[in-house]
Amino acid sequence: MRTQRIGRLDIDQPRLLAELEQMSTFVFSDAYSDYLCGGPWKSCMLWSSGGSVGDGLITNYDHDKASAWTEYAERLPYLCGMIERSFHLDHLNFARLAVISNSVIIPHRDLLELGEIPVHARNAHRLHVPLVTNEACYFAEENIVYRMKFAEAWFFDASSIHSAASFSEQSRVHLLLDFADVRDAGKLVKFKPDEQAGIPRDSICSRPKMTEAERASLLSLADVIDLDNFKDVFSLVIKKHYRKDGGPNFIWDTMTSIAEASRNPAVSLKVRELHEYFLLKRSA
Ligand code: YCP
Ligand code: CO
Repeated sequence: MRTQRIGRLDIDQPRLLAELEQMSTFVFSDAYSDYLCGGPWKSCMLWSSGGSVGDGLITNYDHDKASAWTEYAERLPYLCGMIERSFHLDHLNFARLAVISNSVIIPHRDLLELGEIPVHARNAHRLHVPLVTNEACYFAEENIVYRMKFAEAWFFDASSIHSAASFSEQSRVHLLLDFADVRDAGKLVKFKPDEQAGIPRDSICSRPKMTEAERASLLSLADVIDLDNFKDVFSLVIKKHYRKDGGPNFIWDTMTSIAEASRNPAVSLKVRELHEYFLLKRSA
């Protein structure tokens, strides 16, 4: 399913916020934090195989078990009631809370490591619903930067190259739903989805084109980069992508160019390894 906004859930925001205070007592997983430069990716299972909270790594759940609510879901009755009213749970594999602040995500594809999971249990359709967000939170897909607003429901194409950013201290909390493959993804939701092809224009953030001088300044990071500051440089390049339009494949191409110009083989190797891991091939 292409990334698209399919509607807006009717959420009582003060009531939801009051309930989400419960989160301060939850134990969140740091799984997938290696995808980020900056603060970690914190997640917490609300619905999973066998209802187990587990360690947050999708490949580590027992996929033979039917999915069920976890102990955390019981403490969020308003949110979970809303999930039940809005979505068909028959094909729902996982529901998670995903929290980030002050961080950027390395552009990647998801689902690459799920090949061993049986088809009925393999995630194929993802939905995002922002529960707490602000203007400093963004997503990127290919060369489009966009925002998801509070309570909007989005189909999210996790197989395309995507990234996210939070330039804020406030915790951005999203609900993530992962469904198994079904012929008609429209049937996963109980409301009538908006007819949209792709990311709507009013969600897209327009960015000025990157100038040649700005590009040259970024490439001069070749004089600075080493294995100690690798993630700092990566973070800088990713952050720039959210502010300036550097063209298609800007982040990975810029990292490759910086690495080549650094004449440091260890840095070049690292970029190649990460490129393969995040975009091409990943074993569980
Ligand atoms: C995402 N993908 O795109 C997640 C972040 C790793 C997997 C963590 O939001
Ligand atoms: Co992802």
